[in-house]
Amino acid sequence: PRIKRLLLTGAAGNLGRVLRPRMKRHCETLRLSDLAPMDPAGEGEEVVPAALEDAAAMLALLDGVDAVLHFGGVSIEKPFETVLPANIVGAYNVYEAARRQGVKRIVFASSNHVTGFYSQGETLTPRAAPRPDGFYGLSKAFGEDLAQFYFDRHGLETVSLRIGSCWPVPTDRRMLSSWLSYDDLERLIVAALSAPVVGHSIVYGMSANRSTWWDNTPSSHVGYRPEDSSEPWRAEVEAAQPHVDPSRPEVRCQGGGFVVLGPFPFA
Ligand code: NAI
Ligand code: 15L
Repeated sequence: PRIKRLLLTGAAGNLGRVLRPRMKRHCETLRLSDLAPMDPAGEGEEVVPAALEDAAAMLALLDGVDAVLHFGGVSIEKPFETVLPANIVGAYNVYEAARRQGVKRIVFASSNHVTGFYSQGETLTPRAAPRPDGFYGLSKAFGEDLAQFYFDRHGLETVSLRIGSCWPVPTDRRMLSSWLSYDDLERLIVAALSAPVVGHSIVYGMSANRSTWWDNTPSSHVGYRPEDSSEPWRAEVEAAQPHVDPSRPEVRCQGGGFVVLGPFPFA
């Protein structure tokens, strides 16, 4: 059965704009929210501007919602003062509002940066302990813990997607392993929304790439089956980036360039 009302936060962002036309096929009404300007509501859409750190706005936003795609927030490494309201207070507000409004399931856009300090030679399952590579990765680790707590305490289910690099095409060597195509992102979200029982499950968001650092076997019950691969871009990417220095942390670690960003000066 199609979801009646599906909420997408971060609707004005890169992935939000990719998902807007795609998710309309999977629900009766798509409610779209962001701080940034969004296109006006089309048929079957509701556009509700709101800040994640505004608890009252979140309570109203979640009214009448059946499931949530929580994609809003700071999406790159930033000073803690910037990450805190959007990603930590914001995630809490979304979960608490979801609990109070009786929402059944959330798909949380987590990130590979939760485990960014593992080396590229290691293969991780979703059970790997977090090794966040910055304040951004820490905020996503908090979001995953929040999801686990709201399931254990309140039965609110979540699939946390540790998304790799969801871009139109892979553009560097790291992305040959971390790339997630837009079509596979849609497949992953549809699986996360429709699997009968998920509790709190974590899935690495990657396509069926030849080289990979992640093994989703413990979350196979989610039923995600990627169909795309970074392989058709390998020759082009390797030719454009012939030499990489493996002694550099940004080459050695799964989080790539994020592991050396900051520290930031205090404002
Ligand atoms: P984005 O930065 O383009 O979009 C995020 C959206 O959230 C923006 O439109 C922004 O206005 C909104 N936002 C930020 N702070 C807000 C606040 N306080 N209140 C309300 N809205 C706020 O990021 P993108 O690439 O679309 O990513 C979407 C989600 O997926 C993010 O949570 C990101 O962390 C996650 N993700 C994305 C990956 C990728 O490869 N694109 C990889 C891993 C995770
Ligand atoms: C992320 O979490 C970011 O949101 C995105 O901009 C990409 O840089 C991605 O990770 C990545 O690791 O490639």
